[in-house]
Amino acid sequence: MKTLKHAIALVAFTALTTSAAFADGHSVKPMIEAANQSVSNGTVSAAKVVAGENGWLVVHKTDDTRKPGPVVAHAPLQKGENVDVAAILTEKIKAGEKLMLMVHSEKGGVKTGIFEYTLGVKEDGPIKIDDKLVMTVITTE
Ligand SMILES: [Cu+2]
Repeated sequence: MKTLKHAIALVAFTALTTSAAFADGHSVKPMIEAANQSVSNGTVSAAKVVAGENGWLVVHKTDDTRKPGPVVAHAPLQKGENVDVAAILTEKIKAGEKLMLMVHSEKGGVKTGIFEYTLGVKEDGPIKIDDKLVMTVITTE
């Protein structure tokens, strides 16, 4: 019985320290969470985006190759957690197409707060964590 109580206390302690580390802002790991969705309203949205700095949610066209194509939407991100981020599409996207939602930086450009990226340029380019893009691919419905 004593052992069981100890085990429970240990689990509770682990849960506590994990959430504390997440909340203190030092271990903010950029990520993006978005579901397959209809874009017939002219917007694409991400349920949650975590950014290490102020930047941009960028929506690329893509396909089964999962290579980022032309940009069709962007929206500002604040450093930290962003919930329900919506970006207005600059062109009509049909159902069944694939879109890549990616976290981009605000660095490298000459203007702050103005989105300067187009495919291939360095301004406001994508961030990389462990040499990987922070992105997710969705299919429109
Ligand atoms: Cu990108």
